[in-house]
Amino acid sequence: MKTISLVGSTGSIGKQTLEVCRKHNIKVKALAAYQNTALLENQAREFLPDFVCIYDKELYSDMCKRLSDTNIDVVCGMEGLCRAASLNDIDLFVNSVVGMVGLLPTLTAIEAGNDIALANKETLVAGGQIVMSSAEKKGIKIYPIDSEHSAIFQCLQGNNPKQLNKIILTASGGPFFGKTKTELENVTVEQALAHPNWNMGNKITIDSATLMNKGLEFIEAKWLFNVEPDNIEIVVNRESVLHSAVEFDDYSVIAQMGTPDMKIPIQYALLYPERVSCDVKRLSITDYGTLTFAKPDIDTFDCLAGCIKAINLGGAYPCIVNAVNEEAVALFLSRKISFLKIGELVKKSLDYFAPMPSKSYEDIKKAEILARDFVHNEINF
Ligand code: MN3
Repeated sequence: MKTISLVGSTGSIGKQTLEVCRKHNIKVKALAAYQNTALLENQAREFLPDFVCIYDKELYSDMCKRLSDTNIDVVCGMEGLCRAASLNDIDLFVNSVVGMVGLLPTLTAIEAGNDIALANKETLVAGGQIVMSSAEKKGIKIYPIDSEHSAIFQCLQGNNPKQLNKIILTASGGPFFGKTKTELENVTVEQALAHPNWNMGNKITIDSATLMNKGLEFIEAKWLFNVEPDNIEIVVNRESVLHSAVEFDDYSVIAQMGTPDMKIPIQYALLYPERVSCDVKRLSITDYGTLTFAKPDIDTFDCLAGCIKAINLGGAYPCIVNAVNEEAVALFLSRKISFLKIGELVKKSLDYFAPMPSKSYEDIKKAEILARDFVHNEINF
């Protein structure tokens, strides 16, 4: 029987991870959530972990009360996330928190010698260099849970990674595919939250609408698969059926397909290398008839252009654009800035900041704080 610990358990990926655990009898030793105490309580009563972590310290006493009739310990804050990451009797640490808050738990899991199933893309965007080098040193495996990166990982199975010539990273194009900047001026929060193919949390849904998500995945792919940015091509597949592809040195292209459902990549990461029945709709290619492919519009979608520029500039720039975006998305969701302002801020931050290093966690933390301050100064709070 496999044993995991899971942080971000009440989010979209977290809930689906627990569906996979339920189906395949995977033991869960720790659960962590940001603020959803009610759902965390239900999950704890069903999966009976050793402890739960409620990240928001204000909710700690509420969480303790909820579980006071059980033997389940309650912890809180970053310390709690890192405790879940460093458990010594788990097979896999599943990191599905949203945002840069996921970086320290990832590094902690690596230090503790735990393999990682990674749904927290900001971990690699902000800390790609230190995460990959410390994982290599410790011999830690990182299984991607993002659908595109899982696809790439699956396409590489049985092949020599040194003969990987190019990655074809697919994108759905989001709800605003084909739109001009003028048409995007008055986009509302509700419009941006209506994604055509994928059902996801708020932050990633906005990132999909701005194409920031694809930019973050571009950076994530560079680190996970050790390819140069020039060898990653972004292709829009409107149907979200072809989840990414790889080209080898002989120009053979291998792709992975399936219905757009995160349970496939989650289950593959949790049960790797097993391929067993998964509770998803099966793909019928003839139901689609045609699959369409197009180039992304990097002139309209500033966030995507910003991420590509950031990874080419290197250093702390990817961390900066990520932190700027996190702040900007929060401001957009609370209706304080416009949709297009998110991309403007991301782009502007690249010109504003001089190069900074990203060789240690402290370097990254420093760049992150400066980037968040930059947004608030720009918006004049
Ligand atoms: Mn994805």
